[in-house]
Amino acid sequence: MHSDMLTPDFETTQNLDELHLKLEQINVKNGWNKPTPSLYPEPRQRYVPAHWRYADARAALHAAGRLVGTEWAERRNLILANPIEGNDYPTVTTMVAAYQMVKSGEKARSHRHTPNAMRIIMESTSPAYTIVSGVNVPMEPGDVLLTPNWHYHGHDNRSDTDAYWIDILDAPTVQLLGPMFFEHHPDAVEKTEKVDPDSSMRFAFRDYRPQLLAQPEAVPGVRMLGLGEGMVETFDRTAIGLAAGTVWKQPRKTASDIFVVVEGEGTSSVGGRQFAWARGDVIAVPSWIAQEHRAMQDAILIRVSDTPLLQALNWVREEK
Ligand code: GTQ
Ligand code: FE2
Repeated sequence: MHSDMLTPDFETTQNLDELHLKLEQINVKNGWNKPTPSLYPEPRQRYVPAHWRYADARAALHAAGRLVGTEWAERRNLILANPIEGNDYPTVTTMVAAYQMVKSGEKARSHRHTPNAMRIIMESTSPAYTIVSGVNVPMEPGDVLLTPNWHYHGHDNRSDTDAYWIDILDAPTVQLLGPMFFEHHPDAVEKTEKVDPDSSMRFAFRDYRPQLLAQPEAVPGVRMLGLGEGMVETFDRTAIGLAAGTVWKQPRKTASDIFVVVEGEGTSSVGGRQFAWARGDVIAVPSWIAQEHRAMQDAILIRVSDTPLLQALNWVREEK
């Protein structure tokens, strides 16, 4: 602790070692001899490319279904923490992905939080809903659902099969910047007024799939369709159609991506790591790591990227 009593006498300092010791007493670090540079010529990435298989996550969640109840667990989810030393949360710097399961006949109580969230549905039969602001929004396989900042949301699986999906949230960004708020709905599970299959929070697979396939090719074998552009400030969602045999290469860029496979099979090379993927798998592409995706069959990927956040700050760049 610095106090006036201990104020060092800088005038009498004879050498650098002595000066550095005195700097500690006034709670400053020298900027000329830092062990790690604060500014560097290009991004330094600590997160690594990673791949999670739906087959593994599904088996784990099925077991959790016997052992973890939504009565006490807010959500029955598996966090896809980037596999680096000491990390237990972010998938990439700004976002976290998780697999979640709600059993047949089960509900997950309503809450709201400042992190923006989305889900990509893998398995679900009717009637199963995410309740968004008091409206039942149907969940069908391949659907993309949004629950933006501070919207109440809960889950209600009234069907006779268990529902599985993938959540993506910008919670790591909220943790970094500080504005985290979370609260439960006063009614535990929010009362609902109606079912709205055409909710603006829903991008139904049965709608976006034909729209995607009707797009002109952006580059040979690659089609792209934005889902709900501008609806979330921090991350965007792009459906990417890859025709069988296509190799789609992307340079290093400042945005980070999380890919979810909604159709088909293929392989990806991310920063030299090879991943063989199938429906329901998740691939993390941290920023400033090159990526290449090969479709073995016609495939559809949902890419969730923090580009809008970087765009707002004028930090979007990619390697030429
Ligand atoms: O379903 O509301 O995976 O709030 C993490 C936090 C899911 C959700 C997650 C959440 C939710
Ligand atoms: Fe939530």
